[in-house]
Amino acid sequence: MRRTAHVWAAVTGLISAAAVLAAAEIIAIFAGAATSPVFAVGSLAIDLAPPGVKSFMIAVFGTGDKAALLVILGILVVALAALAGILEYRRPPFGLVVLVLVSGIAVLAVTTRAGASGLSGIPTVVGMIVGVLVLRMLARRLRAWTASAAEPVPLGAQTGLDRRRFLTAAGITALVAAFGGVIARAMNAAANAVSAARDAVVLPAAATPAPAVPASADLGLEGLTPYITPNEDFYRIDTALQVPALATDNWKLRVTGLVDQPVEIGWDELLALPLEEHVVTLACVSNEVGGDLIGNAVWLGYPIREILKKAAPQAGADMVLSVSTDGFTAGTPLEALQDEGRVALLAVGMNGQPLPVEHGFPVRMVVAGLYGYVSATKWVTELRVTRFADAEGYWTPRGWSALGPIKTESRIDVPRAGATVAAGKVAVAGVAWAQHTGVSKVEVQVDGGDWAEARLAGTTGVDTWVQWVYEWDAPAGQHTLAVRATDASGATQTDVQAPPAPDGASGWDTVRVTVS
Ligand SMILES: Nc1nc2c(c(=O)[nH]1)N[C@H]1C(S)=C(S)[C@@H](COP(=O)(O)O)O[C@H]1N2
Ligand SMILES: [Mo]
Repeated sequence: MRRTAHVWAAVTGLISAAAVLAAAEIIAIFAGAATSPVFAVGSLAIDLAPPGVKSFMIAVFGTGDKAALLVILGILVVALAALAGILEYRRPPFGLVVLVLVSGIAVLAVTTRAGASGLSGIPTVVGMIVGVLVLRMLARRLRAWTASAAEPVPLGAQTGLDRRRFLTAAGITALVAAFGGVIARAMNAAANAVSAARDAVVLPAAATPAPAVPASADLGLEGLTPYITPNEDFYRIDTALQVPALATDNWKLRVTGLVDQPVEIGWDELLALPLEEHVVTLACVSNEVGGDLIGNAVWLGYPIREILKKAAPQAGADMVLSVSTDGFTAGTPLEALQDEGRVALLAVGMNGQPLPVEHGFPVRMVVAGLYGYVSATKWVTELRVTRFADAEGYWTPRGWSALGPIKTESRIDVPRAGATVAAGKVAVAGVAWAQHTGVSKVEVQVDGGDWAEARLAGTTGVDTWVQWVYEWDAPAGQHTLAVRATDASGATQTDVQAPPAPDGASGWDTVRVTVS
């Protein structure tokens, strides 16, 4: 009955191949859907196929040539997997060698795709390791079974401990690989579809452009945070394990709740409205004093105030609960969103591009002067007009304040904490912010002495941070530098230290440096 054993050996190869793909797909959910090996291998085959093969495929299969290619590749992979299973059963470790070689081709395929990096291969490498472990384990159990049965057994005959152990292991790995792989593949396909939808977006020009960023906004000092934060460097905070995949054609925003006129607006309608551009510094309530959960961008969007006007909120309403597709909610004072003098956008663009998927594509909120957790809902699809007495944003029952105005703060970027600098003129510099009010003054203190005023760089307005620099005549020794900001209303940043919870950290940013 060697035949039966060989059939099972081929099956162990197929299960191992499924495990490779499933593990790679699952890791690709986190590493980025584009790192999944399935289509990368197909694309590599298309790129490498000689022209004759390509035209043959098109002649035979027409527009189905790509599907046909995937089927052919699939058959090839199944055959190689079965071969690996049989080899590992009869001549270990040659089955593992085949598995590693085939997976190695897949690694090559993902890492050589356009826009790929060496790290793109990680999901497939993890998949390969999982596959090797699965194949080795199953082949061992199969050998144990066939060895213990004096006569290797036909399918469905004779029970025995070794047989049961093999079948259980094979069954469980097959199920886990199938379920995990299918679900992960579907998630990665959705993510790929969204990045394609984002690539297809052409944003309209702003009817009201942002003021040009003055050259004076960037002091151009080494180590100082740039005035505008590039999208790829922008901090990211959300509760989404996987970034929501929300396409533009099925995006719509509903304004519901305590309104006279419920409103519904689609993507095309939103883009057709006169959009405005504003430079706003977004900040996270979890930012520690001196921390970097803050960033400044040019946002393109439509004023939420105008959408609320159409909906006509009813008397008694005092909160807008914005709802994301991922279940996140933020409670924003209705007043702040209706205020003619406050920037509050339904944003579609960030620094001249469609919102990056992880920053809320296709639409998010941006409200000047309020921490993100009470205002900056990403992937937003509903504005529910309600009352603070009746509703709570996501973080409020989790110990954070219902209201989250941003606290005036300042940060020292250079010199870095613990740095050693040469005695003489030292530029002490950083950023300070008091969104919606503006920063009027930044002061630096050395070793607890008198406060000296720093020079402020330019800005586009009160909603952004401002760079500052203080020319320090640094004497040799150990020194402690502190910074504080004063807002345009004359209020100076408190020295009272508070942790981020429940409503934002406070205190002075302090760095110790050595002057030699
Ligand atoms: N859907 C959704 N939107 C969200 C969040 C979230 O968890 N889910 N986090 C909020 C918080 S706490 C902050 S600070 C900002 C961060 O926006 P960013 O990731 O674009 O910097 O998004 C806000 N919007
Ligand atoms: Mo946040």
